[in-house]
Amino acid sequence: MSRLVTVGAAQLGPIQRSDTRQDVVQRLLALMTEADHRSCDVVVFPELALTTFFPRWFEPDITKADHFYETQMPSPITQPLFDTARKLGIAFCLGYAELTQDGHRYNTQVLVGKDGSFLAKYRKVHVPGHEHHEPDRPFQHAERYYFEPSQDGFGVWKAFGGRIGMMICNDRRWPETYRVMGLKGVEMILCGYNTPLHYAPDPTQDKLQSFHNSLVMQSGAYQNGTWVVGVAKGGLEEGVASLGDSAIIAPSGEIMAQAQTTDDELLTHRCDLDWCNNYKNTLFDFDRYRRPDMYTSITAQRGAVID
Ligand code: CDV
Repeated sequence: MSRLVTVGAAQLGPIQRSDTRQDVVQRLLALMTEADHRSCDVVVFPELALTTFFPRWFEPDITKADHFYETQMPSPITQPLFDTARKLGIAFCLGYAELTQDGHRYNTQVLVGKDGSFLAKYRKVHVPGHEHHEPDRPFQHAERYYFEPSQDGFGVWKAFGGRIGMMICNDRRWPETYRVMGLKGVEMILCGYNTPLHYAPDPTQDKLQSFHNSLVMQSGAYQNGTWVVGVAKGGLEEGVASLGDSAIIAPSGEIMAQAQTTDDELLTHRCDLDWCNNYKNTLFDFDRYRRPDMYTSITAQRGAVID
């Protein structure tokens, strides 16, 4: 028997600074409605899906950036997303900036169930970029100023008849992200991202953005026998061009659906979670073939070090 989950990767085009939360929520609701017409069980929105990617500006008084953060989820403005989930019977995954009651700032993603109830929260572990203003850059990537790295780690939750994990943007470049969830039996990883095409610390990587994006998500899927759903906020946002290329990737590592634009665009695929077992029970049978004893520091000391 197959365990089928129809997933919608709801890519967003740019969100400008002048766009209101209400405007953005309307765009998200339109994508949820389209997802309903295409029989989706769950819709995945990008990282920081409610606002422009504000870490591109450095605001010395961080409290002046507070308006980019959510202090409650749902709030009166985001409540229609939860109501629509319940009305249509569609789960959703949403990335946003979180400001907690005790003043912590996280880059966060929530998973909300088909009944509009809260299922899971994930806070970004690998926070990229820089802590201080770097005036020589054409634009900032001050995520390490605006967000603290999560101490909660990577969870895997039971939902849609399977095991669902979450990661956010830069997390997708790290093999540990997938492997930690892989060791917990993850079958579908939901990931939102904002990836500018220009990478100031090493512009030779600029032309490789699309390649690297596919490379990491396809290999992470294959090496852990899991579906990966990568969803971009792409296009020209406040003068910064960002990658689209949202994709739904199978446990084989194959791309089953990919965005054709850098605008609001819904891609869907009917994902068979049982396909994961083809890989988890053969080439990537962790219990049978992994060698954790060879990965520890004690055994690593026995290996050769070339210096
Ligand atoms: N939002 C991100 O985490 N962006 C990063 C940076 C390095 C561009 C990324 O890995 O895509």
